[in-house]
Amino acid sequence: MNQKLNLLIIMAVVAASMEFRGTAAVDHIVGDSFGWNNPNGDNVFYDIWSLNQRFHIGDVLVFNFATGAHTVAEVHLGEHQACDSHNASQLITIGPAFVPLLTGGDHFFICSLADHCQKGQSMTIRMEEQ
Ligand SMILES: *[C@@H]1O[C@H](CO)[C@@H](O)[C@H](O)[C@H]1NC(C)=O
Ligand SMILES: [Cu+2]
Repeated sequence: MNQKLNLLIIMAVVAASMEFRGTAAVDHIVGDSFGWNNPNGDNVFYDIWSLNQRFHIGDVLVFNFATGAHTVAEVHLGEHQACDSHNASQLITIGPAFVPLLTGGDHFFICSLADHCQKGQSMTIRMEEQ
């Protein structure tokens, strides 16, 4: 776990220091001041936040949450609609979490705890065309 976390932090630092097409990579504070929390039934909260951002490879998602209160699970298409974290490609349990966006296409994140995903703690990130 710690090794995985260290690797993530190193990746985040590397990604944050990279530059693309002359513009510096951007840190995106997920949910702005609300952070990464349970929106309690507002199922479009994170998708509206996401639609108002422009994501490029090398950008970093900053998930602000209290360790133990939430998790960040990166899942695949369909799994996010099903709120299924069993096949997550990464599961981060320690907050805050810095997640670099290293590939194009769509990325899906959910919280794996309780019914938080069903209550709207679920997000699609659509990368800009490179
Ligand atoms: C499960 O994870 C693997 C590897 O990350 C992925 O290729 C596969 O599509 C996933 N399964 C589903 C049902 O999304
Ligand atoms: Cu949660």
